[in-house]
Amino acid sequence: MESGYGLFIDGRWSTPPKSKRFVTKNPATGETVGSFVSGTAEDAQRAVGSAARAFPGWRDTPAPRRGEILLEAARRMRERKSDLGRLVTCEMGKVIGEGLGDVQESIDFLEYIAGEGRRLAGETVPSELRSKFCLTVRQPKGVVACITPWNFPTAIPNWKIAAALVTGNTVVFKPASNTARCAAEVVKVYEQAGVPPGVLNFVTGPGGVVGNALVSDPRVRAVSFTGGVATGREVYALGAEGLKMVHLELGGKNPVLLMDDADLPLALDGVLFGAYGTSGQRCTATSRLIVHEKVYAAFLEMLVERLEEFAVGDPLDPATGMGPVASADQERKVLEYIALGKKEAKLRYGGKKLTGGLYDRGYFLEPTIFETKHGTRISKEEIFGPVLSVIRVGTYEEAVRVANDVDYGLSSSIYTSDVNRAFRAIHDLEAGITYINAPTIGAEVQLPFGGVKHTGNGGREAGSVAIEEFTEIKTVFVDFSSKLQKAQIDAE
Ligand code: UN1
Repeated sequence: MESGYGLFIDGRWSTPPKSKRFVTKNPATGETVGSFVSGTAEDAQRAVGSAARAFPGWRDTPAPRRGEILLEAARRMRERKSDLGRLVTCEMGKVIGEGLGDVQESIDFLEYIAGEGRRLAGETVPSELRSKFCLTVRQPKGVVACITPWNFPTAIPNWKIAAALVTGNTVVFKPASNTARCAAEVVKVYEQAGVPPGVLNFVTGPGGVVGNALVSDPRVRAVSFTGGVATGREVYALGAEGLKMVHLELGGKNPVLLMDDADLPLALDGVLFGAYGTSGQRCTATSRLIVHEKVYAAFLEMLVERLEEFAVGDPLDPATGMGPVASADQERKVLEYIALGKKEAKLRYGGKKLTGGLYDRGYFLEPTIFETKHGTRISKEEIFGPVLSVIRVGTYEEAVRVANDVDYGLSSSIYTSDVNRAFRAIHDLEAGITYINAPTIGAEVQLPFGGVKHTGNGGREAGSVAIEEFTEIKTVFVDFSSKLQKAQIDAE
């Protein structure tokens, strides 16, 4: 299914002369999926120029019309759901149900945010003076850069691009290199839906080259980045030099608190899905299971029993529980953490790279469980793989202390049948998202998504607040008194 892609600038797909290329590979089979331009800083700057030229026309396009184009993109995405879902699975490795889910999340968000074309509400408030009218309007920021990861290769680009476009910005999109074909196909959907030339531009290539050129370009007014903490820091620092708004969605070390009054079979399904869905490669993945000592032994036994029959294999087969991890780099990093875990904790299940048959062609790891004390590196650092740290606690209060004692705060969950304790946890857990009796993954797009501490820098995407990231608020005073009125001085 290999195919070659160019850059998309000024509404045209083109390959710059003498450009270098790179390929993406199916992490389950090693087959080549697509070939792409390894863009340069000049390519990034050309794309910014295109977005800057297109901005006045797009800004002045009525917002409901912008929304209509996004609805058309949603319709086209729905028409292509099965082939795009399959592409997600073939390029990134998540199982087919999740590949389709990734595309569904794109459709959901496009449909949701298209409605902002008819809202984009400001406020009107009273004035302290007579014959004076006070209001706010939302205006686009200008050219924005959207830099996205490989783990949700269609959904996360859509969260950013669609919110940026409906609010009247023009975009340069730089995707993660190892899911560049999914990204290119997303761009084609927007192109075919009628996004005018220059409004959405697409540049593939190394983050250190293309990403840096975008973030440091003075014409780029805002940057929306999802990825790792180390890169996030660099992007933030670089953006700070140009005093631009930088939105960061970074890591997680998401806990499930399993209390002694929990419905254990329900929690079992939730922990398995949260920890091993997407091979643990979600920012929201369950990477810590904090268990009350009264149910610790019984629950671990249930977990191990289920993992024994858990099918790791071909992600296109609907019976597969877990596919490969996304790349050789990912595999190496997870295996390093597993080696570390063997030193500092007790390996309870898994821990190996799978070999033989189809496993030899891809990056397949066993779902892994460590029993560990709180405080080990595997219990505190983001691994981004199918590795669950299980931590025993004596009380709810201890569980909360452990849950909160990490650098991150994206998602969290508690399984309990005590309604008071559930509400207590909503109050106590330091996280952007808390689930009650449900896994840490599976956020819905009509609600804000993001986290506290090192998970980000205070913003949220998706939901009703998605437009905040991409708009400036203008405060307007209309004085219809026909005389000079002085605020703070003339009020009666
Ligand atoms: C991510 O891993 O960065 O809540 C996004 C979820 C998905 C989105 C995850 N809807 O698990």
